[in-house]
Amino acid sequence: MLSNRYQYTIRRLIYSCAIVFLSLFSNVIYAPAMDRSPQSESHDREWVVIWHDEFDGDRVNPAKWRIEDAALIKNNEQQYYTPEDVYLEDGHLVLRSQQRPMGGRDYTSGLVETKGLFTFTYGRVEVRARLPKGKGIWPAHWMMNAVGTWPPEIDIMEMLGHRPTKIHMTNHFGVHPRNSRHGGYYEGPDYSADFHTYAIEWTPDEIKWFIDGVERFSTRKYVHDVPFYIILNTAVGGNWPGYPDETTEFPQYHHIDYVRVYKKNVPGTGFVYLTAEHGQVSQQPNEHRYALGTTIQLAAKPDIGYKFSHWTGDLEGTQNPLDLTIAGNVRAAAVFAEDPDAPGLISSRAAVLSSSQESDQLGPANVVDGNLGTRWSSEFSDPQWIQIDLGEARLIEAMRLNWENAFARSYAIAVSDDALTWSTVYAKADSNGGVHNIRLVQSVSARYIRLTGTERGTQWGYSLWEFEVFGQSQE
Ligand SMILES: [Ca+2]
Ligand SMILES: [Ca+2]
Repeated sequence: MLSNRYQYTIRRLIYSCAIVFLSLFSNVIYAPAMDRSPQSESHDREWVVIWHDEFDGDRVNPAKWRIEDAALIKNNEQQYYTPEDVYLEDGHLVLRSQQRPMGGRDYTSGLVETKGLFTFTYGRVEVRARLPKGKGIWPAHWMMNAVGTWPPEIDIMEMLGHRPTKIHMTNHFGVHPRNSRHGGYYEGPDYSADFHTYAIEWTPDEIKWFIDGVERFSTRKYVHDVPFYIILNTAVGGNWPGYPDETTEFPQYHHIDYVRVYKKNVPGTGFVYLTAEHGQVSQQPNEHRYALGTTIQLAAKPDIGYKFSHWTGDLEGTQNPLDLTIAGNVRAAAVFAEDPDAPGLISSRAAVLSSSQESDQLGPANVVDGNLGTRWSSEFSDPQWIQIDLGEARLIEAMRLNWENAFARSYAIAVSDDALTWSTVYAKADSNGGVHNIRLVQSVSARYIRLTGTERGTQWGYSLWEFEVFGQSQE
């Protein structure tokens, strides 16, 4: 699934407020409650399930999947993704593609993803599915970077409906627009005729692709080390598959029997798979695997407005940070609770200035309007700044930055009482964008807060959805 920057802009518009709390920390992994069944028939001892959906029941589980409802702008695709074309039937997730107008498009189809609900780094993903076919039909099982930038992307399976015997497997890497890809394909039976399994095994050194349990492609180039989420969809039309014609039969059905994600069971080691909601758990490296007897420290860090409550799953108690000696595999969650003593938002609708703005629509006031669909974007050069005026001195305790895809690699935040003399209260040199919760070590009294970006993360400018300041009134 080729993508581009604009896709994310559009998609971000439609995400709910939940994204403020859910996503985008480079180390954090989010998931619904712990789940311990089933083992894959063929990997009983080697792999341990950390997440799965068998698609039993009568509706798509909203704790596991987000269902798209949008006319995504990418690849010149022609479908409107609607929840009406996503449903469960006979133990399968069904993604239906129809020829009918909706939202300015001539076709409707289905897309589900685990964004904001489940991400992981390294492991095995296995999808059992029967694919749709026909000219212009483009089924895919793929994964995107939970941090929000593109690339990276891993395409577990892509098939072009006019050639249902050919499965494509691709790794996308690099920095847009100098991104690249390494991929392969396999010619087999008609994959629309019956169910087959499509899988990857992703380790720090290599990504391997499997069809029906047989390795069909692998790469050691640019193996990603960040958390990914899973996407299942059928696109209709587009630059790569071409467009439906008189030979294309509608409706088409993409049946998915299950999705299972595993961590490898390696003798002498244990993996630590942690989830968190309203916070994050620091754990390095991303491999999350340690020799038995190793002691690691887990630190649970709540989002602003929350406090750590307790560990659950294979861990227990309220100790934080927690020293953990590895005695086997650990699947656990950090539970956070709302903090009634948390500082309040004091920057809503404040006056905002910036060094530049990309266009009339992308002005600095967009960072304090509480709307995750509006953003500030600077001109495409370094340095740039954006400055919030609270109107009077306030006691500042924390801030939250919500970066668009065009993030700052390096930036600093300074405060002032007169917008002339500044003192730096926070600096970051290696940011990957996303949402940053910043708690000041010591609260500071100031009227003005200025963020200065000194190195951009992309060739675009600096772009923030929201820049929130938390604290107390100066009584
Ligand atoms: Ca099933
Ligand atoms: Ca905004």
